[in-house]
Amino acid sequence: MRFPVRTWWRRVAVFALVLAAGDAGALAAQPRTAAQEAVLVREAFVHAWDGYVRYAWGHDELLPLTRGHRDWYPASLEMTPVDGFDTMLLMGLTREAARAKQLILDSLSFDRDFPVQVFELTIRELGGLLSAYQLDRDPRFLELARDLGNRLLPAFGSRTGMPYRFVNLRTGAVSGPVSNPAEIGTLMLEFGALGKLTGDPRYYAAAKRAVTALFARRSAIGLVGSAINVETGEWADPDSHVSGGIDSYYEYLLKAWRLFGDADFGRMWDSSIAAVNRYLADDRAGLWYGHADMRTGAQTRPYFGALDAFFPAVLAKGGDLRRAARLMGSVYRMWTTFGIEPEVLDYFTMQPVETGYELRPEALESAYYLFRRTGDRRYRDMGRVMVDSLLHYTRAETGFTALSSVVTKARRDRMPSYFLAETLKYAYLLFAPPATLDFDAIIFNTEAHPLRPTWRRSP
Ligand code: DMJ
Repeated sequence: MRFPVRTWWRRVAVFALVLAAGDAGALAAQPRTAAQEAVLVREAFVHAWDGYVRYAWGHDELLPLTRGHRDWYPASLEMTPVDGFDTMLLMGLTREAARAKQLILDSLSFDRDFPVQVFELTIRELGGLLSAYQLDRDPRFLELARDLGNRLLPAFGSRTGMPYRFVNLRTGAVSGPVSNPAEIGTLMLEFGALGKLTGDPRYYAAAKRAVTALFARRSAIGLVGSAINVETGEWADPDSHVSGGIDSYYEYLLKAWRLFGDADFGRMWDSSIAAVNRYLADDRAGLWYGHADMRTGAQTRPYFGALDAFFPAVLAKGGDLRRAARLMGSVYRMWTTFGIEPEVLDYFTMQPVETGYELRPEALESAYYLFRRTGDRRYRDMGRVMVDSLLHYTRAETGFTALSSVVTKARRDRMPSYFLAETLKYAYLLFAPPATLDFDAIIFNTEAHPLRPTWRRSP
């Protein structure tokens, strides 16, 4: 991985100075170059991080409007610095990265007597620590990742091999037997990479057994539902879609195949994407992916939302550029109908079903993948519009804040850690020089932490 080249920085230095002098309004009226757009996004990252440093230092997340902090559990697991660290490295923010690194290495401890959500800890912390290790090369990041991996492993101890939703980090006690495909199937990249980097095969084996057990319980027509009991293997909700609760299960089938070269994942991906395209793709009002009953394939609800907007990226990565481009057109329409995307949209009425905007990254992620795959400037143009409105509606005096309504643009006091890990990273990479990160040499986990196969892959 390489960082931004010197000459590029010289070219944008003048723009950065004008920005620092507070004349961003005047510049915003003119079409910006890609380099200038990248500087804007980098400045937004610094603004978000400064808010965290001032008002939430050492805690999980900043509350930007009340200038407070939020911890997910009785003690902080430093979600924002762990999630944001690799973005700092990619943006060349060396001072900020050094402070975040020191905080993490001095005070992050997983020896905690409380239950945590296995999925969230895996994608944010395990993924963040592994990519920190690969980019920064400090072995202490890998030791932290190994410690966390060991504490999460008891979650896989169900009869079926599918993980419980929660595990106590100190005692290993498990809870939450009713889980979903995303929480079961989105552990493979992180546990697999941990296994390859430490040489300990237990992590890869546990995560692969879980995915395989879930795939084996797909319906006769090849779909999965929204909830499954990991002890009995019985489905508890037959609602099938590509939205939250299922989304990254599909993403990881494809990416695990690519990252590890393991053909079993390739077979699971091929069979799953065929069923998704057959039963969930909905062509009646442009291309969308809606909801259907996993048993019959009958379409149920025409809902698509901010979380589903990752799907053009997955289609593009899987080589289906035609569907990816059409769906990206729908994602952009969803975004521009309200000036910013709603959490859930009824794509027949084009009315929001859930009105909030949670600073989510998926639409920008898809624009980035499509731009990298095709080189088509259209995707940067879409990205410009999305970045502009995002910065306009969500920037607060301290940090950035989620919206409770994309219709009224009313604000909600929240800045999730993925805003620094994902939203601003994808926005930046969309405009930064390709050499900033070798897109073809890495695989992003679902929290945008790049993983590089430095180990020998299967053919
Ligand atoms: C992130 O934590 C991950 O991208 C996850 O897969 C889905 N939700 C959020 C961002 O919206």
